[in-house]
Amino acid sequence: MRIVVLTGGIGGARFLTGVRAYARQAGAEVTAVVNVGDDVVMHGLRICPDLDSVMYTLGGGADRDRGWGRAGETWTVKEELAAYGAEPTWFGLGDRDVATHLVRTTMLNAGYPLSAVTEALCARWQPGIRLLPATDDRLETHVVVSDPDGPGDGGVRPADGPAGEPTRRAIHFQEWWVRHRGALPTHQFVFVGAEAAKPAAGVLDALAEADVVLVAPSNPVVSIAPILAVPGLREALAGNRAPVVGVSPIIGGAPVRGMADRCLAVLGVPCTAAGVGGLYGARSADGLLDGWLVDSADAGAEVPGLAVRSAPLWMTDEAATTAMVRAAVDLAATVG
Ligand code: GDP
Ligand code: FO1
Ligand code: CA
Repeated sequence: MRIVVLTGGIGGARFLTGVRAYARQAGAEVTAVVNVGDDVVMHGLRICPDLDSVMYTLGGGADRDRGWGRAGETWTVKEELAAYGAEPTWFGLGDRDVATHLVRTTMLNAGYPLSAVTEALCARWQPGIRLLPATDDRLETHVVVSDPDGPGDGGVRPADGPAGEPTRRAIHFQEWWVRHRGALPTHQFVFVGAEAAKPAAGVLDALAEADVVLVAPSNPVVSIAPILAVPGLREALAGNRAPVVGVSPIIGGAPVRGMADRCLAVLGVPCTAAGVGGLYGARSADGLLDGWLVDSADAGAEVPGLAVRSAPLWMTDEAATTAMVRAAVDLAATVG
C-alpha cells in the first residue's frame, strides 16, 4: 500500500509519527507532501519551518515542548546577531538549527532544487518516510493586515473601505505569527508565487501511485491551503483513483494548539470540525475530501457530501496517533 499525506509542521509531524508506525505494521510506503508557505529567508539563510518540523520530529531531533527547532538547542548565534542589531531580532535561529539552514542554502545556491536538498538533509535524519516539498518554486504565505506602523510608505488604503480605515499592508506569515502573534486586524492570506509554481519533482507521481491520501490534522488555512494552491495539485487529487480522507485539527470547537482559530476567523469559517470539513468540501462537489475523521467529542458532525466518522483524535503518544491513522485508513476503505 502507498500512502500520501498532505501536511504542515507541528501537527502534521506528530500525525506522521503515527502514519510511519501504521505503515511499518501494514507494510506500506509513505510520502509526505509538505507545505512551504511558511518558508522565509532570514540573515541570508533559507528556512523551511514545516519541512524541518517534520524532518526533526521523525528523525528524533525535535524539541517536543517548543514544537519547532532542535532539542538541546543553544542560542549563541541569535545573541551575536542581536549584538550587531541585525534585523529581524524577533525571529530566533538556534545554533544547531543554523547548520541545517547553512547546508540547505549552500545547496540551493549551487542550483539543487528544494526536493533534492530535502532528500540530502534526510540522509542524515532518516525519517523513515519520503519528504517532498509541495513545490520547488518560491511560494510564500503573506498576510494582509491593517498596517501596524500606521500610514507611512507602502501601505495601501482599501478603495472601498470606510473613511479613516487604517491602510493595509502585506507582511510575511512569520512576521504575522512570530512578531505579532497573529494579533493584528487581519484581512486575507495570499500565497505569493503560487500561480507560477509547479508541483515539486515526485509529487504528481506519488499522488498517481497512491492507494490512499490523508490530509493531516494541520492548519487548513496556512498549512494545507498553500499546498493546494500549487496549480495542478488540486486537479491531480480531484481526478485521482485514491480516496482522500482528512483528519480534523479542531476538537470541541478549538484548535489543539496554534493559530487555526485566528486563521479560520479571517475566512469567516466556524472554528469547528464541521466548519473545517465544509471548508475542504466533498470531492463529489469540486472539493477535496471523500471522508472526514472528527474527534469523538464532535461525533454527529455533518458535512454535505462527506462520510464523517469519529474516533479519539488526541495525539498524546505514538500508540494513540497510530490508532487515529488506522481509523482514517479504515474510513478510506469504505469510501474508496
Ligand atoms: P504548524 O505548521 O506547525 O502550524 O503545524 P500544522 O499546520 O501541521 O498543525 C497545526 C494544527 O495541529 C493545529 O491546528 C492543531 O489544532 C493541530 N493539532 C495539534 N495537536 C493535535 C492533536 O493532538 N490532535 C488533533 N486532532 N490536532 C492537533
Ligand atoms: N516560532 C516562534 O514562535 N519564534 C521563533 O523565533 C521561531 C523561529 C523559528 C526558526 C526556525 C523554524 O523552523 C521555526 C521557527 N519558529 C519560531 C516556528 C515557526 O514560526 C512557526 O511555528 C511555523 O512556521 C508554523 O508552522
Ligand atoms: Ca506551518
